[in-house]
Amino acid sequence: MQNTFTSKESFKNAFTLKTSNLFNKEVNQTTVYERYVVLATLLNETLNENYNKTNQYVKENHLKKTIYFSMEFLMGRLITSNLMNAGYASVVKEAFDDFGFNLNEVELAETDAGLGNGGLGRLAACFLDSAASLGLPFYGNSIRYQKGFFVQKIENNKQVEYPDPWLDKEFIWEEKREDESIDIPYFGELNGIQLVNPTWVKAVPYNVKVVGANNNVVTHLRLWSTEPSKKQLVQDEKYLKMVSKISESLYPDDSTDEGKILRLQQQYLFSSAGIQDAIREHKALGRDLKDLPKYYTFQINDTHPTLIIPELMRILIDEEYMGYDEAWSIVTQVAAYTNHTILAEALEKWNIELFKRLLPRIYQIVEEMDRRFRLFLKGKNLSQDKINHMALIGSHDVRMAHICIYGSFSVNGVAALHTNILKEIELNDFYQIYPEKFNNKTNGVTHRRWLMHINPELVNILDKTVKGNWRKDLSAIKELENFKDDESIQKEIKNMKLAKKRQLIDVIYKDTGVKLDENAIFDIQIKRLHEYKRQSLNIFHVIYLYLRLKKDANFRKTFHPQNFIFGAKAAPSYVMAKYIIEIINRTAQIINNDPETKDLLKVVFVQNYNVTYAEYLFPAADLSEQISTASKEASGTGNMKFMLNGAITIGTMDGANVEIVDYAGIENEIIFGLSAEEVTQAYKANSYNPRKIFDNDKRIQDVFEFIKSLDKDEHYFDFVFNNLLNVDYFFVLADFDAYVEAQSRANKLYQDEKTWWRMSIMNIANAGFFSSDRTIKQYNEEIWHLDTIKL
Ligand code: 26Q
Repeated sequence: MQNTFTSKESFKNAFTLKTSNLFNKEVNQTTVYERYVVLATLLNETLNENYNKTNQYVKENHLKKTIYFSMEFLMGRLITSNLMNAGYASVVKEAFDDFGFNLNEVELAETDAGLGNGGLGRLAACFLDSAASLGLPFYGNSIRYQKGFFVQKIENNKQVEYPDPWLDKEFIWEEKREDESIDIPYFGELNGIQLVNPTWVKAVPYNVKVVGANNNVVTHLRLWSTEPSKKQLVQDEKYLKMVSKISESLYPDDSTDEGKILRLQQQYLFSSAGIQDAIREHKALGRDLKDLPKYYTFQINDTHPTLIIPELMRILIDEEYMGYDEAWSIVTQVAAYTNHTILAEALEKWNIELFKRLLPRIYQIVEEMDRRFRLFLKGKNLSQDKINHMALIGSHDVRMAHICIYGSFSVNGVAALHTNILKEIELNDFYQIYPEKFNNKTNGVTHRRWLMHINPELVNILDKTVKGNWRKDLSAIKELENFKDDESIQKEIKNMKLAKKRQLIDVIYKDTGVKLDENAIFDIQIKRLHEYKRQSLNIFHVIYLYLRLKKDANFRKTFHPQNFIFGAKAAPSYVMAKYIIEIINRTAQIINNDPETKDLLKVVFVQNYNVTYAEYLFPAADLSEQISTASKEASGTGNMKFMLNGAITIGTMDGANVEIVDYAGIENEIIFGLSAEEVTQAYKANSYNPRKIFDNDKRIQDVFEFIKSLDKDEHYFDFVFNNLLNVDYFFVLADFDAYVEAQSRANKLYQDEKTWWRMSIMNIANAGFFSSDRTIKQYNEEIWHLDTIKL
């Protein structure tokens, strides 16, 4: 078959023609961005054929689909992974070499699609890649936010947020499907069960192609945008503004009722549109609604899409005239829920009045679900207290997680420890009633992006050492273990790190003006800023180190230079998180400019940490900071990306760190701190006294004095001190001593090269389990049961 990308020559011809058509220019007159547009357009057009074939195959064979409902899809740039997965990377590279163009530079011209803010959103993106690569009919469903997650700048040591108008430049991978729009009702009044006078908003879908690796499969992510609906007769300014707000931005400020309504509108938008879309397709293919569970699983990614449960009930009862019991039986066979959160205060709740006002009929259905659930619990002889505690509706709030557990056939955690905590502690009441629903699916990351794309240097080493097809099945990477003591391979790994450090040094220099030392240990903590993730502990240790290096000449002699790199966005209204960012940046200013220590210690806070930045950071790391308060990090996925690129984890026994230790061996990680059990115990016994630790530790006192001295007002950071001294809910002071010891171990280990690079190799070799291909296979075998697309 002849297509654009079959040979270098055909590609060059097509490229020349497309350049002329789009820009009326000669190839060598184009800007880098125009080259990007031409390349992406050609690729997108070429993918159409396989996209249509995939759709046709799924349709003709009536394959079951999984629809992955997620508020976030943190896709990053798509050009490189699409080229790579389609198998066209080398043809394009050769052609670009002929043109004298830099392919890498052209790839960088794409804007980073930041439709998410953290782990949950990036996991969704990894799942799309893995599922398509395994040939599974798996489709994403979310919102086409006009603005991505905010762009962060550091100004005057503080985080400042700017909008991310990512759609201002054309997004080449999407295709609008106007004809498949769906009208969504909000507000209105009830007449019995009938909703009258609702405000209608049109949900318009855009499909973003998702390319499987070397299997000709092309699926999609469906993103819903909002437009005025024809059903809405009065379209005043207020209405038009409301319509555009719904798909404007991710996690709008919800400190006001208006903001809260907007968030719930968003949740209903993609939940309702996604469900109606599936039902429309199901019926168009001539299938019986009773058979919905044979053809679909709706995976609920955290509680944001909970409304698919009552929404499906509404459609089955009101529009398809089913009885409640029959409808409920269908719902509880199609819905499956993934929990990503342990923090009880993060479990989503909605005020009853607000919920009722925006979604009257849906609320009525939830009330009926609640009534029946309470009866059911009563039948299990539970106390009224317990029933109230577990109910779907509390005295003020609708509890989204409870609806999910009640309405789903599967409830999964995202790492072994996390699932155990859900079963034994957080959701134990539900586990007692529904033990069969609970299961674990340890997260993973796509090795196509997080190894093959970002670390060609390591790929070269693997191709020399590993005979198995690790690209297809990452578990084959285990063979690298045979080389753990091979000095020449150790040296190659060390050189790979050096190359990646040099690339990162350039990026960071351009970004922050700080020049890092390539011989230093690269110690990196990159993740959302949250108290439980304890960036505070990290910076406190850095300050301790700095003070010690300044006064202890012997220590200076034994210390290997270390670069501490932070990347993190704080939620705009999260006061404590913003103080911590400021402490890190102010500390960096002082340390980086102190002639006494500047060859030993550097601190940088990179601006606007996102997927693109991550692609430089992960491969350059020696030390992966995973220092959350044990029991709080559901899984972590950054820890896996670091491991796969040869970094050693300095971390607590939390989330997937526990499994990283299981696979790589505890001797190959640097583990410290309180265990999850100890933390849980301390909460129960109310036995923790941070002030006592402070009073007995001169090091912590000195660190606090240093922070006080950062501002001329010594009370400037009192908010932070008061919290840590009186509450310290996340045990920062409790783990300080153990962390200092762990850091000292790390610094010494790094100087023992044979041991260090052996540890590094052991991490890479044992990262096979953490491919999201493995995760998706487990979801499929145990929850979805999808057949593969064979093209
Ligand atoms: C809650 C209430 C109201 C509004 C928003 C939210 C909200 C928003 C985002 C709650 C949670 C999130 C995001 C959570 C998240 O990213 N969790 C991470 O998921 C990863 C993938 O499973 C895990 O690896 C991380 O451990 C977990 O923190």
